[in-house]
Amino acid sequence: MARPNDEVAALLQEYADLISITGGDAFKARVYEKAARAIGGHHADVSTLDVKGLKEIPNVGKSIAEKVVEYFSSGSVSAVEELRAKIPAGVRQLTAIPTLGPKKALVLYEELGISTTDELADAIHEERLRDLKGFGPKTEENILHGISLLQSSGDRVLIDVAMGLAEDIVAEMAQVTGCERCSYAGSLRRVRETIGDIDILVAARRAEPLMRAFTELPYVSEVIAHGEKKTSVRTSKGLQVDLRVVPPDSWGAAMQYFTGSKAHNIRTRELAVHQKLKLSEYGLFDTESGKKIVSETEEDVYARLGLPWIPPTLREDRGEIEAGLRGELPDLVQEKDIRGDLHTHTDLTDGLAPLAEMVAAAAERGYAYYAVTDHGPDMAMQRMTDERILAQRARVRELDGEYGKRGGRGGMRVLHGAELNIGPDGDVDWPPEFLAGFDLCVASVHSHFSQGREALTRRIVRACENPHVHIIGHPTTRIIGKRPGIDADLDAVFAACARTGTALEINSHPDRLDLRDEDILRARRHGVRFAVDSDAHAVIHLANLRYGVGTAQRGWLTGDDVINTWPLTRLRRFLEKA
Ligand code: DGT
Ligand code: CA
Ligand code: CA
Ligand code: ZN
Repeated sequence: MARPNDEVAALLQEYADLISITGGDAFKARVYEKAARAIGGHHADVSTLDVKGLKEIPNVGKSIAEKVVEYFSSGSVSAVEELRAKIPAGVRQLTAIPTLGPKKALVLYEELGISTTDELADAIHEERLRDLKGFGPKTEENILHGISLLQSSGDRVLIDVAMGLAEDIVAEMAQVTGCERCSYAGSLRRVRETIGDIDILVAARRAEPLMRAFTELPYVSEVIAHGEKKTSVRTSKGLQVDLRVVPPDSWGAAMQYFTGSKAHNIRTRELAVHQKLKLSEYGLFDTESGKKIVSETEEDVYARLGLPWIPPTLREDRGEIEAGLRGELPDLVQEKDIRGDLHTHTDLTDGLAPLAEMVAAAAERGYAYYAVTDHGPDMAMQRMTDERILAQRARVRELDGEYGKRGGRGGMRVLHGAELNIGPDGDVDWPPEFLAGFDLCVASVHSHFSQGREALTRRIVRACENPHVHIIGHPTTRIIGKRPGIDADLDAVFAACARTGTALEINSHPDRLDLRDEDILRARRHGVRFAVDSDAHAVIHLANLRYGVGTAQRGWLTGDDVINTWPLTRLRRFLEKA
């Protein structure tokens, strides 16, 4: 279930887009965009707030607050509806292509009468865009790429969307009489970056009451299939959820089977066959006698196959069976191992919460250290200056004094850092003397994504060679389903990180998850260290760390590979880059 905040954020963002398409005031569009982000990141449920409460959210003024109230009381906003009516449906269809902005979409519609993705692809292949002003071969290439991104992302959703809904359903089902156990399985349990459908498993003696309760959940819009063993529904947001009810003594076998992946299950079934056993969702059986051998827990099932319990994040047939048979599975990093977050923002730049709130929330999470890393001056929109960052440093030192003194548990050191911008040549925002004043620096690419492979590679390698750069932030800059990763020679980047003692970030934001699992596996072979960070721009984002940790696990990382599981003294030695 999408949070009401996300719904409103999407609506305001659409409004901003509609304003630009209809040639409205660019400043007004920006105002709505900012409000969309503020509401999306706000900690409190905006559907419970009145105009006064809404206006306390940064970047939300009276007229925006009133639109939000209107939305929750009537289900729509008249100003948005009016603009929607002005836009031909075809243009709106085209703007679903992530690499095509509203202005160009309108030109295509008005000049060439194009109103669907297919028509646009045809027009590009027939070179009909060549005569339009502002549409060069590079634009064509971008659009085609956007179309393929749109088609490949299909109906999959980001992990946080699926996780929120799944946790809600699990909590609901656990309340139903007769439910002995309940959990989600499938790709969600394996923490894949996108989720096709949600798989929920319940152990109960009688399936009927659970199936019925499931179909009666408020956000179910359609029952796709309703059977004895499995019920599938679609939610009002279009996501499919499968519920399977299994007998309590089959729980372990069913969890193993429905967690997958298919590739992993093929391997476990092969192992069973070689031992004259048969593995199904009901248990592990003797092939000849048909007698059930084990089924109650996943541990039992794996043990009988000669394997230790394999963490779900490894179950992709990427070597986990072989490693398990040899007794060499990695001791995977866990969320509880993380001692601090090393990439976070405040409202000094594009974050939403003030420094003191972010720090208090970090302490609440039990961190031993926490780095504040706002953007440097090279991102002009953030209006950073030396004075502003130094004033922040003074505040950070005060907070460090306050929080650091709370000895033992609850004691947290606050570090002052920055997120530097890796410029087109690999330069960063400040000269070495100034950078030396930070406790740590993250450096990331934020623009000039299509410089060409060699230039991009050289650029990031240069940043690694900077003794004041400790972590490369969101290394490929991809946005899942929206923007591909940059075309750099990642092996050269990984080698440079290993050589210079620069960590690679695993950015935990659900639409980034950058590095991704496969790249982590490769980087690890180069001997690189990693930092699993939230890149929080709001208090609620701090909790995204779980997705970064899941991604790190999918990349087979142990605590030792991840610098922010280390005690502060060891982390500080790493930051010396000696
Ligand atoms: P998704 O939903 O596309 O994100 O990915 P999964 O892995 O959740 O796939 P899904 O929902 O089709 O099935 C959940 C698990 O159930 C899957 O990982 C393995 C198991 N499973 C489902 N259908 C089959 C099947 O026909 N054969 C085998 N071996 N396993 C299956
Ligand atoms: Ca699934
Ligand atoms: Ca499924
Ligand atoms: Zn950042």
